[in-house]
Parts: sequence; C-alpha cells; structure tokens
Amino acid sequence: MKSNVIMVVMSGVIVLASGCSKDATKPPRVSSKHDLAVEAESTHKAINVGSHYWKVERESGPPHLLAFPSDNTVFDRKRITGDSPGVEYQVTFEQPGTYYLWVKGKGEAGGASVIPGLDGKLLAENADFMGFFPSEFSWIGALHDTGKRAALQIDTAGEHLVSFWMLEDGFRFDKFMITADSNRVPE
Ligand SMILES: [Ca+2]
Repeated sequence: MKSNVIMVVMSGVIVLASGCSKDATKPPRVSSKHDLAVEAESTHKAINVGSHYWKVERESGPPHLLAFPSDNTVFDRKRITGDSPGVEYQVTFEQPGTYYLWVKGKGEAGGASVIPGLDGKLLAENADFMGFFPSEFSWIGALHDTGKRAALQIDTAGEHLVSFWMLEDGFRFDKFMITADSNRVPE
C-alpha cells in the first residue's frame, strides 16, 4: 500500500517539473484588448494533498487535468486553500481592471466542481464552477452559487497567480480563458 502512495506523489512531481520548465520564465500575458487562453495541463505549479492530485490525461480527448482519483470525495470549502489539491498559473496582466474568467471542463456524473482563486485567495466566498456536462467539454463563466460572473479584480498591472482547487473530484479541466470583454463568449 505504501509504495502505491509514493508512486502517486512521484507522478504529481513529474507534472510539476514539466510545467515549470515550460512556463516559469515567461508568464502568458492578457490585456484589456487581448484575451488569453491557457491550457490547464500547462501548470506553473501543482500542489498535492493526501491521495488526491491533478493527473495529466492525454489518452482520451484533448490533453487535460483530471481531479484524481474520482471516488466522490468532496473537499471542505472552508479549508479549501490548504486541504485541497491546487494548480497554479502565472499570468501577466498588462493593465489593472476587471477581467472575466471562463473555465472549460467536463464533469463525471455531474458532480465535479472546481474553486477559482487569485493570488492565493478565493475569488469570493462559496464561489465555484459547477454544472459542466458529463459527456463533453463546455465553457462556464459564471459562479454556481451566486450566478454572478467569475471576475478577477486586478489592482496592479504585472504578474498575478490564478489558482484552481478541487471541490468535488472527477472534474476534467481542459483550459481557462481570461478576458476584459464582458460580452466575450469562448467557443
Ligand atoms: Ca487542455
């Protein structure tokens, strides 16, 4: 049993290492005029907690991250930033302002969800992306509990950290998009 746990952790570390070498030097940029789409599997950093981790899936459909294992675990919202596996992406914002966050994902059994964050903090209390289709990837741009747009309030131009934490496992995470245009709908 112990050797299984070590293998899981090691595979998580490999994901982390490949993400670092790809994106550590130059974070992708977003501006008031140019949207940014980021592949979920191109993490800057992945944080494993316990037996759960973000597994890179390349065999079925587009490359994506799977909140693994899918055993109906629901993480505690109140301790999500410390107790749930997270993935982090460095993004350079060219201007301060309000940017909108979209997530493209898929949910096994309709019970998969993810919580977004900015600079290590939740976007809002009880904020999560939920309700993805189980059989195909789809975009969601509103937070489930409030129905409000997922918005990143950027006070200072420059580099910021966009994070996602597991809420319910089984979530498949293809990519996310950041745009300053409130009317933009990704395809
Ligand atoms: Ca992807």
